Amino acid sequence: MADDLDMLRADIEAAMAGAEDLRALDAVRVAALGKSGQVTGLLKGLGALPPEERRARGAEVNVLKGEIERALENRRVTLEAFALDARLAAERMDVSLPPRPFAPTGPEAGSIHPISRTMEELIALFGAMGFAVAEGPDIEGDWHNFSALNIPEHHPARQDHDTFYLTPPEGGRRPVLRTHTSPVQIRTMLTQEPPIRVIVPGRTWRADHDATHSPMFHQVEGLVIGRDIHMGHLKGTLIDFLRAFFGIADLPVRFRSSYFPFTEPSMEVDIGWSRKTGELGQGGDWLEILGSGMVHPKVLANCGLDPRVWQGFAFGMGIERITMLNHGIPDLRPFYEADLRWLRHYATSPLSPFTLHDAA
Ligand code: 2NM
Repeated sequence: MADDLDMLRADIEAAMAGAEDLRALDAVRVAALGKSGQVTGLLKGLGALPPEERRARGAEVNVLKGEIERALENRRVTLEAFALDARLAAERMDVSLPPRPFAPTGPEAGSIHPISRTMEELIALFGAMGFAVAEGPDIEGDWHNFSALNIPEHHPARQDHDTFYLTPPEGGRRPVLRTHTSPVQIRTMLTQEPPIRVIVPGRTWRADHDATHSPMFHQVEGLVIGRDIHMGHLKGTLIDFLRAFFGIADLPVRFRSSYFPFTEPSMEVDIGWSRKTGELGQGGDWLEILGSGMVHPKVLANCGLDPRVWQGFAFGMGIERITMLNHGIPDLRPFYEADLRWLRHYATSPLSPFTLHDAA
């Protein structure tokens, strides 16, 4: 190959080797093969040569062009690998590092409210037993909140002084702030094919305000519907739940016959504790903790389920109450007061995991 082409090739190869990133390499490409590049210039100049020189020279220039194209491609691959290595090195993080410490005293620190925390625990615990979570509106109709649940027209729960009624629309029925989460179980039965296994955590409202009652509070209710669900399932589920939630493997649990309009039979559930020390699990006294029962045939029928085919159980409890018992919180009112000192004491870090004690 002609000496001038060898020199040009050496120059271009040196420029390529000196190009330390893709942008510099592209400048080398443009200088060699671009519209007014050196090699392009040689190809354009071929026409001016006498025909006998043109063929040999043309072949040589084209060989050079091919060599440069291959060399550019090799260098590009190398530089891209460099660039990736550099990025990986710069963006490396140590995933084994512990998270930044939770700082409940710092003004910037967030934490989980004990009510939310209990809801998360309930969802995890019942989730481990195969329950899904259902939700529904806070503003309900009379039918979903009362009638469908077999609560008669003149039941005290419907009285104005127990229930928040809203102004009815012109000619319409008066809306009500749901007094329990049961209307969500009604909605679930109306819209989902059994078998059903749900819990319903949420806000509820009653016109009641003193040291142990708040006009807004939280409940969790549960519903299981199937062809052959019986009271054994109710008892097993609630005993397992209570022992797991309170973290006491041998927590005494007692079922005591009771009455609710929406279940038959109905049972209140007590756990063992000491009235004197407040300690759960021993002491020989009983503390009422939740209500439960087999869903009333009329309630099933109200939701379009044939009670000769489907049956099931339901239960309900207050979230504030079980939270107070679990953490030894003595007073209901600070739950809603956004008192930072109280929150710093009872709220939990979003980073702290909870243990599922023996969830079935
Ligand atoms: C409770 C106690 C007993 C209950 C019943 C139903 C429904 F919709 F299935 F009929 N939902 N919730 C129920 C039963 C709630 O709370 C103390």
